[in-house]
Amino acid sequence: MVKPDGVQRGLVGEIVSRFEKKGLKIVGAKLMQVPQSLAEEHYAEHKERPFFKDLVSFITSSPVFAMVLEGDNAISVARTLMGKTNPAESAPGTIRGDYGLTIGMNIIHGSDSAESAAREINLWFKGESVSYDRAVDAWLA
Ligand code: DAT
Ligand code: MG
Repeated sequence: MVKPDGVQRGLVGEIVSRFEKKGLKIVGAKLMQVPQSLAEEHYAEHKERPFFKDLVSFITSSPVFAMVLEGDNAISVARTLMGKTNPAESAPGTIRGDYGLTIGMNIIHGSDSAESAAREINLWFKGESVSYDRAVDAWLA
């Protein structure tokens, strides 16, 4: 998910392009204003952290661009493309490393495990993702 800072800074196309060029398949995508309740549910694992309130207010401050991406090792591949959580420590060449400056506005969210991906897809895209074949898939795996 491209966070509000990424959308405001015009980085949606660049970020989608990086995932597409890597070979991941877009099976869901939408621009949306995140309701408070969805933001709190999404970040429930961080409920007790001191930054939780700021995180929820940031993610609801302006629209996000949410996606479902599919492919071999999609979760770890996407996390590698994203870079470390803190952009100050993310390697150049990664999305956060190239475009982020502070941990409070780190451009992008990505599921960190199969379990969190299943939970988040159900939360954000219940029944909305699209199943289809691409001719190029035979050249990717
Ligand atoms: P990630 O987004 O890489 O999965 P996370 O799940 O640990 O990282 O944290 C969720 C978001 O919370 C993260 O993208 C930015 C914010 N965050 C994490 N640690 C923080 C901290 N120490 N101070 C402020 N914001 C933080
Ligand atoms: Mg996380």
